[in-house]
Amino acid sequence: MKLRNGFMGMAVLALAACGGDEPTTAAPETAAAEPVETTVQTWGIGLEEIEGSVQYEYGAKFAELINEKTDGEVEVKLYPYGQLGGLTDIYDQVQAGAVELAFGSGFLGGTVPESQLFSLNFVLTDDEMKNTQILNDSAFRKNEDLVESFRERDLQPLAIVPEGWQVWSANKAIRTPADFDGVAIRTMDNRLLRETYSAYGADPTTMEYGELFSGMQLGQLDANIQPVFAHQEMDFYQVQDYLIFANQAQFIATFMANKGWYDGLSEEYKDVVDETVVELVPYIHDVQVRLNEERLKTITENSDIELVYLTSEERQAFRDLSLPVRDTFAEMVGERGTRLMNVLIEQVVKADVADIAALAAAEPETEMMETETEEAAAQ
Ligand code: 6CS
Repeated sequence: MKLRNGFMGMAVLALAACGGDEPTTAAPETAAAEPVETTVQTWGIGLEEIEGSVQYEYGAKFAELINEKTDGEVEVKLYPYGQLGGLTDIYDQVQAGAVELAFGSGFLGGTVPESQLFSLNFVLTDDEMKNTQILNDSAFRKNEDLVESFRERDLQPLAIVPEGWQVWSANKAIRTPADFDGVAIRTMDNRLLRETYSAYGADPTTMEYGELFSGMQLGQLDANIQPVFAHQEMDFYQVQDYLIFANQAQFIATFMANKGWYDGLSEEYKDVVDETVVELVPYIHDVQVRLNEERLKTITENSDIELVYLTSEERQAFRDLSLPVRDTFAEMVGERGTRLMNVLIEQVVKADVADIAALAAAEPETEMMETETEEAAAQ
């Protein structure tokens, strides 16, 4: 399903069909056997993305694992983007319990302001796997401030899902903040992103995901920010001339549940959910890397779009401009959100320090190996 010609997903609130218990009767194996009544539950997941996306792949694997782990007692149904309405409709429905589970990314900032932390630029490391591990380590994923900021809005965060680098597309090459001057760039609807792109010198504009293709085609937008797979799957790349890799941020979604529904799950089911999301951390990392690589290939094979990779000096200019936005985040979310930001920054620093220590520990060995090689070469 493609939504490129405008947002067509008017709320198909087929939610009566979503969730709840459906008693089913298993066929008796022999004439004498009593019919066995089993209760099959259906859990729905509202996706912000269409079929073929990272969220879809996550949902499909989650469905498979949950079904397996509950011996078929739970079936999980996916509602791809458009089926439950627009992005904020999805969040409203999971908050209200009309759908049990959902993803929330940049637009979620209006519902859970603290989630805008995931929109901050230049906070994470340059290593995607390491970022995924930091975000899903229980020190962060189960951090009380994170959990409470969601629970206060009737949501329960379950996993943090990075979907790849956020890549700029534009109708001109962007290498410096000056290049952003006068560029109407679409950001997801959160203040932090608007502040970030204003700091870079651009003109941020908010628009629904499903309206972006026409927005760019009609010239209402000059630029867009998406992971590569989305530039391809929504055909955005067809109406842009440049893809610019600044590695300034990952696209990050939170996989979350309705709070009341989650609290009502048996301890056994809660454990199954937790075990599943932990199992999905390396799985979805591999999927996102593969999808983003494959889709970049498709884009370059099917268009003459130019790829621009910023140098570390060029990135630094944007990084410098992004730092004061951390203060804006702190002002917006108060003490709890600020503590959470500091926890994330601490985890990143810890991971970097561990890397440096590992490198230093490996160095004598490397030196020794080099000496041995030199000695061997001299003989
Ligand atoms: O830009 C957006 O609005 C959307 N982009 C992606 C890749 N996923 C969902 C999000 O809402």
